Amino acid sequence: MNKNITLVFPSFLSNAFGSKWRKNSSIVYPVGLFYIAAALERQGYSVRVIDFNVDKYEREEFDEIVRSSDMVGISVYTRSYRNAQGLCSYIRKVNPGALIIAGGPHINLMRELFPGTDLILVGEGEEVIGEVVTALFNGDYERLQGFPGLIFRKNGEIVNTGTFLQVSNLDTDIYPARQLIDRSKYGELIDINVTDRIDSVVTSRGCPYSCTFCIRKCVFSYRVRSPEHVVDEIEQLSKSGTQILVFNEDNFLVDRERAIKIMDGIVERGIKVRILIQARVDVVDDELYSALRRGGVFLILYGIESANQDILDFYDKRTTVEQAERAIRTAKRYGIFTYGFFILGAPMEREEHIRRSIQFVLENPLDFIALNILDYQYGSRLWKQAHKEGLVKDNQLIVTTNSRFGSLDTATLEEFSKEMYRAFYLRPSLFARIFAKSLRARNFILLKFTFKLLMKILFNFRVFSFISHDNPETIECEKSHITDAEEMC
Ligand code: B12
Ligand code: SF4
Repeated sequence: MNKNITLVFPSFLSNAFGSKWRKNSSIVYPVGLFYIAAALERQGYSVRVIDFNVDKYEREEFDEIVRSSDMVGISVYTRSYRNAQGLCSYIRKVNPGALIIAGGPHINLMRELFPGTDLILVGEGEEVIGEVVTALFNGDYERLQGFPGLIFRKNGEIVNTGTFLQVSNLDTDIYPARQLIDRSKYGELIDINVTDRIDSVVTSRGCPYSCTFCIRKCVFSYRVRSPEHVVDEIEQLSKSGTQILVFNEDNFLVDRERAIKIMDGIVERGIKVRILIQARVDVVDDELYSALRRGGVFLILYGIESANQDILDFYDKRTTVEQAERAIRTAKRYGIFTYGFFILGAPMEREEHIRRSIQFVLENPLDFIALNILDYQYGSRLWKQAHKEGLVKDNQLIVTTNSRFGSLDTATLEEFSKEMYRAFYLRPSLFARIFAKSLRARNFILLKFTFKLLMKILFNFRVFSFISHDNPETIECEKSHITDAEEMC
């Protein structure tokens, strides 16, 4: 076949080359793109993956790669929309003969031919991408029309094959093309290197919930891999030296029994690996948390969002403040570290709400926190409502809340966010507790991370601006994108 394909993960910062390039530290590689790479390699293509968040290129070097590529595939997030679009036109200029395709979280919502591309794939691509790409290279449009979830150009006309692609049986033999990954470029949290022996595993896909600010429910249904299939992959990774595993999914604990079986499987096979999961606060009990602890879970990222019930209800979070407290305290009892994620800026949010959230993070034994200012994201229920009310324009894909949406403007929210960070992190007792807990757990990776974080806080007063969100802006595209968002959610 002898065709070269370059897959690109655009930067979330800017499309700059050489000395203007800025690293955007990443805890883990974009595993979805490496699933695509694996499927393309299996089809016989020669594949290279570039992640502009961590890969620095001189312009000439990148041009050379583009010139030698028969196809470039781009993964698009809504936040990287503009950079992805810029890349498409740049690639077209450098190599007008190369085909350009796109997929990824934003494409899965937008369902329109992305500007500058020849084909987009809506949904999960690894099962069909090999055949799709071969058909595209061969100009076999009849074949392409047989796949759902594709939009492409055929003799100047746009063909949309409808719906989207969703892998129904996740227990397959396609695994991310990890041989292509340089792990030394990953394993960074808040610009601090944690480890370079980090990997990620996707044990489930989709999310059964439908929080109003989020887009997950809009596309995929919730599906899982069997515990044995997951443990096989983890065993393989552990044998190859993985120290930390990130479960790249929305919520590992949706199916409690399955989570326990995975943990038991890890213990039975004597696998020693430290695991980071994301979870909701509403699935908590001793049996589960004890299993998590035994299986190696050392850090849980909780979407707590707020310590105010009216705000949680507004987000349709379907959790309570008490559940959040219980989750944090239970995790602490089992020696598991906790990272609480909060959103500031719900329309009804007033200073007293934020004060309550500040009090919450001080009174509960959370180990780390991250704060975001509310975004109205294309595809979410909140975006849809705001669009109906005329607060968001058709072409605005992300709008950070401001005084038009609620009582607090963006600048005030940013000030509160810094205040909350300071109140939380500038406590010697917090660091003393994390150090003691890390030592007890013999978790030297976390000990090193916390030490570096402490040094950063002590010697760099700007720390709270980079720990913080980088979202106060609007992401716009050229034309209206109200399309399928209506039917999807
Ligand atoms: C783990 C994760 C992270 C990790 C790692 C990110 C990474 N590099 O992979 C971290 C914590 C770093 C992260 C950060 C962010 N994330 Co994140 N993240 C996730 C999460 C939970 C899992 C991603 C994943 O691996 N999925 C599993 C794989 C198999 O699916 P996939 O990536 O979608 O890939 C499949 C398809 O999309 C398609 N595909 C993908 N790329 C391509 C390319 C081509 C050419 C083709 C044909 C197909 C194709 O095929 C793939 C295989 O089936 C998702 C939610 C989710 N469950 O997907 C959110 C999610 C992707 N993240 C999101 C966001 C917004 C962010 C941030 C921008 C948040 C922020 N404000 O800072 C940052 C930016 C990242 C950065 N580097 O700065 C949003 C994206 C929303 C959107 N509309 O774009 C999601 C959907 C979360 C959400 N609920 O809204 N994230
Ligand atoms: S915020 Fe979390 S629980 Fe809510 S819909 Fe999104 S992924 Fe699911």
